Amino acid sequence: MSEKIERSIEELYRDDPQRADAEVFGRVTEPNRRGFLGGAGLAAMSAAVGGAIPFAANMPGGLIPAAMAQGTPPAPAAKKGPIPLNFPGKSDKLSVIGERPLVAETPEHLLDDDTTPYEKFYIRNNGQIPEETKDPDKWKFVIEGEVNKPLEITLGELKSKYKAQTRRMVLECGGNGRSFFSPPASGNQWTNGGAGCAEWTGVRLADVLKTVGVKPAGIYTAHYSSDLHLSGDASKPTLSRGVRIAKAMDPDSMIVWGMNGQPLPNIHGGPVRLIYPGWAGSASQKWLTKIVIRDKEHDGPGMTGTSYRLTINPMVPGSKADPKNFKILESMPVRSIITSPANGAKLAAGTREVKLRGASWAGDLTVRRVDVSTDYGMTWQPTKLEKPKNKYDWQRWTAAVKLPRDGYYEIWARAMDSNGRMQPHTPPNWNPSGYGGNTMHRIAVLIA
Ligand SMILES: Nc1nc2c(c(=O)[nH]1)N[C@H]1C(S)=C(S)[C@@H](COP(=O)(O)O)O[C@H]1N2
Ligand SMILES: [Mo]
Repeated sequence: MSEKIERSIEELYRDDPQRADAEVFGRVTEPNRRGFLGGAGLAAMSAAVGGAIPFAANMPGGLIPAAMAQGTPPAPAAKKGPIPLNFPGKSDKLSVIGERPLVAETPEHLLDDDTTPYEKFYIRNNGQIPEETKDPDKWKFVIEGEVNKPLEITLGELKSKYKAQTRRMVLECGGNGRSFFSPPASGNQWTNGGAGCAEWTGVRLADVLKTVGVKPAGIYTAHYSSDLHLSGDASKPTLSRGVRIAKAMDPDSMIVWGMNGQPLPNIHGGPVRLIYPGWAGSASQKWLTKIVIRDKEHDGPGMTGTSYRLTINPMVPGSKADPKNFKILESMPVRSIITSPANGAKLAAGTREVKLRGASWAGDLTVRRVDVSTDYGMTWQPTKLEKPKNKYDWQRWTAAVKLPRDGYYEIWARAMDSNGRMQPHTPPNWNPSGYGGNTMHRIAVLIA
């Protein structure tokens, strides 16, 4: 491969997949198909991925092999490699995808625990990280707006006056999967690692809203917090999103002060944050200071334009967006990830069976099934899918796949939600900020 390709293989695939195939693999046979690839082409591809390719005939054209996709060792393109996170108590295997504000994602194989521990939980900030508060129980927040009795309450009072509950639930950034869009969508380039599943302890937001009495006019929430805007301007909210009142009344929507049995860490919004499971993570305000009940849809930073919004009618990828063609992203789409083995795993020669583990979730819905393929989607086999511990928990799955001989394989996983919607091969419904990118996950495995 030429030096030029080594530098920009992702760009090449993004801009002109057919040419990329021709340059990388020497020869293109039929459009969209690398089938019947033989001689020099197959030899070049095998050399590129590090082994013979038993299912080469099924390899889709124009798709960068998982072995070379960004972040996958040994990736010729990943010269820079992922930037390791350096943050107290966090694994340095998390990769920084934004430095200011600090944003870090969890590689899929680190999401292999039933409950995601603190050190592996992704980080997403929009502004500055506030200093840790000295006396958590004195933290105050307010609920006002379209309510009968506005409330100011400390965390200590909240803990003593309301019934606590603990739920294991997925928190997922609205932009998870954004990096798979082509042309690229703007924002943090998440792969699948903008998600985690923790045990959250707190009270039902609905219980507190019942105390203040939401007026019939109150149809939407607006959330505020203490984190400073990147500019340092204290009059500008960093991020202020809200939800329809029905979601606020969901018994699993919570005001949270505990994570995995510990006080909620500062980086995750401690001492107190909201958790709206199943919905774009941006609704789950960290460092909560105020909830305003509004008589109309909230319009704070993150609520307007194309932020956290999906298209109503499909748009031409890369074209100018018409703001009227957008609706708010609420429930997240179905997704599954392979958490073991890791992408790029090398297994001993002669290995004929590989045990797989993974996770799947589907926003407000549940997962009906997860299937895996070892032959580029020609055949699929079902996995053993666990039940969630409680609503909004992720569903772990396992499978054992047989591989006919040594060589390079890609293992693909796709989930179907309880409404029958399946993860697509490429991200659906391109939108400028890249929401809803729930492409099926694939990993490279080399048996040699
Ligand atoms: N106050 C505040 N809350 C916030 C954010 C923020 O920047 N400030 N980011 C939101 C976004 S976009 C996400 S995905 C989640 C991330 O939570 P985590 O950092 O605990 O993983 O917090 C949400 N709550
Ligand atoms: Mo997010």
